[in-house]
Amino acid sequence: MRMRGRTHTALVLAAGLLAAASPASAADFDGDGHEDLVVGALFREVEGFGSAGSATALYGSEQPLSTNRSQFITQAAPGMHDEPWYGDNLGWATVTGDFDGDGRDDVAISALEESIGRHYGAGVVQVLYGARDGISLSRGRQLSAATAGIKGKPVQDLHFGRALAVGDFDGDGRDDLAIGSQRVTSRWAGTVDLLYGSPRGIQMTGSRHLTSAQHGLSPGGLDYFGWKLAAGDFNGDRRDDLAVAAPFETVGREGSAGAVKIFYGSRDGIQTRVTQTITKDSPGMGGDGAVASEDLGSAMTTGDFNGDHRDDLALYAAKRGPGGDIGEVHVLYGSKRRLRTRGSTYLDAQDPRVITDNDHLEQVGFWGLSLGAGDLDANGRDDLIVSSNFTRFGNVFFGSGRGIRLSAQQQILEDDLPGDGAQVGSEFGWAVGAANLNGRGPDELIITELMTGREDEPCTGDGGIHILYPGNARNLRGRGYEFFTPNSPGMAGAGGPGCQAWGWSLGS
Ligand SMILES: [Ca+2]
Ligand SMILES: [Ca+2]
Ligand SMILES: [Ca+2]
Ligand SMILES: [Ca+2]
Repeated sequence: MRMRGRTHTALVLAAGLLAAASPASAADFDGDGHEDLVVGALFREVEGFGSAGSATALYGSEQPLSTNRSQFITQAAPGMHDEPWYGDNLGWATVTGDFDGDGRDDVAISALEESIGRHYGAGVVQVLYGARDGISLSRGRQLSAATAGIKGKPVQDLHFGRALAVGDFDGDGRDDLAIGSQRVTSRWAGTVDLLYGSPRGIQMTGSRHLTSAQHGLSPGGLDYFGWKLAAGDFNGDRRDDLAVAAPFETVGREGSAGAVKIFYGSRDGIQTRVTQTITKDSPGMGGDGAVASEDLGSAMTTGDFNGDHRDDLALYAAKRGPGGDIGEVHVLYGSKRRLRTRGSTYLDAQDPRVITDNDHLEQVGFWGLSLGAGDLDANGRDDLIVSSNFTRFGNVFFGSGRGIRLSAQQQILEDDLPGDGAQVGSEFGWAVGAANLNGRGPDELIITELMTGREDEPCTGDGGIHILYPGNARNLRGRGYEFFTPNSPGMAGAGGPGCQAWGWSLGS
């Protein structure tokens, strides 16, 4: 996991524990020391092709974030080696990392429904590299199951790139890319391809192919191994480790209870000899044990919540209630050997200490299906951002020496944020994250929504991003607030038709 924020990095440096491999910033495409953002717009029309999808890069500076230098990224860019088409859905998943180790972060963006030949929905991942002026739209590579060196073949609805994660799994100072795919029509139900960074960028040498059949709990079952991925250095050995969710895994007799498999990094990259399986039956996990249809791991994030220089893992489970999915989050802490399930923190959306506002308790659903991490109070410990893509609020839990605690949290209510002033059914909190956009102090909190628009025009939803600049005393808006839509003045690509889902994915 790349350290977030300069303050955090400085603290870690002072402790002499900075992983040699960790770049100093989370997503700095031009290498100027200010973090940048990339926002995916899944349904953006491009050159007349509906839902071709796009992404927008926004560049941090000493000033508040602006649309200056913003970039509109579509498959029409020469570095994509492709062209926009109906329903390609570029922007499904967006991750950032320094794959070629030149000190500028690079970006990987999946186009989930891209066809390869007659294989509809085979999916591709577009990799573009950072340069002095920002993301280079002329230098890039397209990856798919048809790429030489990647095992398997393109098939219909493979959805190569359904999940993406970045980590330095071999600790060579260059970030590596993990790509999840699905395939439900064969014996395996999901795969993960691991591709390593090199001075020339993502390479095929040494690539690995993990399958549910080899590494799942119940081989042959429809477990959707690789549905979600998250990377972090859970054991603090300076090599990132990989969490692979199989949310539809059967645990005991409980169908779709969900499991998460942890693979540890090594000098040779991700190793598969010693792995770890986490389910709700693991010792120390909160809640009621493995329960059918709870889909553990259908959202995950990593951060160092207790500041011990080992990354920790937050996991969502659906927690079914009479009215549907309610949501819960488990936080597991890293240790010298591996992630610990004992001593984990349990956050239950129905706990009145979690959702303290009764008006919002009624709306709770899918709480935790959006997760993010960043150091929002600059105390050297990451904070956990929990949202739903269903309700109109989220929570920030502040990290401490004892990890995440129920007593140190704040709710974020959409109604309290200025936004565009006319929000309806907005899918507030669809994606959440943090980045040190102005290069100082705490990280900024970033919250996307999909459906900014007017009530009488339900499908004017352009999407938008809220940026909160935390101040002292954990005042999340203490140093300011901004709101952008794809049509904000000066935004590259402004003027497209509505229903873009700008904010579907967030790379920071
Ligand atoms: Ca780079
Ligand atoms: Ca590497
Ligand atoms: Ca490790
Ligand atoms: Ca930790």
